[in-house]
Amino acid sequence: MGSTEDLDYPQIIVQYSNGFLISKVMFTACELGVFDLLLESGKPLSSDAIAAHLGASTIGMKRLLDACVGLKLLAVEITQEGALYRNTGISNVYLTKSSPKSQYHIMMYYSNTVYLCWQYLADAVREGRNQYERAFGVSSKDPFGAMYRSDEEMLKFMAGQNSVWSICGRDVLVAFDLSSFTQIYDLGGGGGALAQECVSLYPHSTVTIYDLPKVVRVAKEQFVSPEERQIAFHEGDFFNDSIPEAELYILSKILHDWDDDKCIQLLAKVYKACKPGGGVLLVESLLNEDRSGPVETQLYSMNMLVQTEGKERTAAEYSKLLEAAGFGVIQVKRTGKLYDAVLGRK
Ligand code: ASE
Repeated sequence: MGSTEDLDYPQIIVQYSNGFLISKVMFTACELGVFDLLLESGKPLSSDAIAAHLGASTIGMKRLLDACVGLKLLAVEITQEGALYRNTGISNVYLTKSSPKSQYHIMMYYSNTVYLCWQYLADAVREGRNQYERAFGVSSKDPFGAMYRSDEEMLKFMAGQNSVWSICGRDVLVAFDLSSFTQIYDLGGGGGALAQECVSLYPHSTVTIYDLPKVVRVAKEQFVSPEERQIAFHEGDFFNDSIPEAELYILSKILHDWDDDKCIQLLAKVYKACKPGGGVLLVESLLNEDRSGPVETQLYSMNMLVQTEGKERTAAEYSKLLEAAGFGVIQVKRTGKLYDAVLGRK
């Protein structure tokens, strides 16, 4: 028993203790623009050159770059002129701002917002609720009022959520053949990256992004151009305003923000609005039925505790919510990536 457990040297404890140091090194190198500079430069650069370009100290930058080498986010080569640093393949694709698969914005959200909430994780566990009051001095009664407490925070959240779809969007949208649905509403569609992926995969579909007026305003200003004719907008609050008729409703990372009562209330409203033969697509990170993993989903559920009123759920739990709202023929597809898909039919 426990043959992989080393009780003499607790490798796993050391690794977990250092986890936040790793996150912060990566976030900081992104924030300072290290990966962007090395991409633009097109050639390896010295630590002093990087520090000068980015307006950082030579002492601090050298330390940061060496740590990035240890984390395999940078490569170093020693030449006569000294150490020269360059991006690795993965940092070029995922850590630069301009890459189509950039994860820069979600990392900035993690580093500057999520990170601060996690300072109060023990309080969140003791109290069973989110920690906006402690972290930011704003009321935690209305989580999206708190998350969208300023236009700047709202934009950071929207850009962050958008970046996830560049790596997981395709998988959740091809999990089921959605080609028979032409009229689609993306409820809480935010910055619109999932809607954009959807219309490119299903060229006969139109997707209407339904979101709060201020979210729609920023989506139009920053993320979706009027030339994208297959994408439309509808301003509203899906709990308090009416939901128009459509063939398919996408609820992507919506139910995980809310408790079971709110989820059923929303799904029942969607069921009423839905055309017969239509459906609802839930895009969520699914817990195993025995709740043993995946660990990313367990951690996201902790994040829902500190940031929202919701939690991550198992496929059976989502099925129960869908059934309570009237939906039948429920199908579940795990993608093996961060987000999975559940389809219910009316
Ligand atoms: C939400 C999604 C997120 C609400 C708050 C959130 C994410 C971070 N904060 O619907 C994205 C998922 N990442 C994590 C850590 O949960």
